[in-house]
Amino acid sequence: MRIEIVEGDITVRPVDAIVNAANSSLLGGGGVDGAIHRAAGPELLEACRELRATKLPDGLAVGAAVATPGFLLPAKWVIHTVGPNRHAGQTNPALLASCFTESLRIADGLGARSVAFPAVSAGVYGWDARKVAQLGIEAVRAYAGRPLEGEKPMVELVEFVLFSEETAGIFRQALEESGGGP
Ligand code: AR6
Repeated sequence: MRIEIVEGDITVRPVDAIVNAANSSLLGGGGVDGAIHRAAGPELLEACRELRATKLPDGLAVGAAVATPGFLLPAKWVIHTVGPNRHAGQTNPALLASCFTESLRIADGLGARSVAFPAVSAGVYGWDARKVAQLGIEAVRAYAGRPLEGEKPMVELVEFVLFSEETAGIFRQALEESGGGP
């Protein structure tokens, strides 16, 4: 599994699946969530409403993930995950690691070969981008070693797509510190 750091807008990435840093309601918000809903078009919100009305009446739990189509996006799927909110006292790093692992599990189940992650929880939810970078990269590497039931993962490329040069630099450094290239 290759890991790449990209500076830019996740909504334009030509990958099979992009991950959304959503909230438990799945009904939209600001930040990357707002950008993804704007770019995917209103059908994305309809699909999220449908999930709430069927599989997820209580919303999506922190650390869990669920997929919808990508509609107008270049990506075929959006995988929605909910990061822990530091401002609400959610400081357990295992919850953040779970966002990455569960998203990859869903991506593998869909047969996605390339997945793009934003810096989940590093915006409104108040986590330090360094911590998100370390945990995210570590979780991806760990997943690459033990995917679905002894099979090789379908996912071959994981991108971390960061909106600012500063955050991209933080992720590049974390990738180097974690052992360089994959
Ligand atoms: N592409 C890539 N990264 C982006 C983009 C984009 N288009 N837009 C923002 N970012 P945040 P969270 C970066 O706040 O902390 C929402 O309202 C941003 O600079 O989007 O998990 C949800 O509905 C930051 O580095 O997500 C939730 O209520 C990173 O994405 C809540 O915010 C994550 O910032 C989730 O908060």
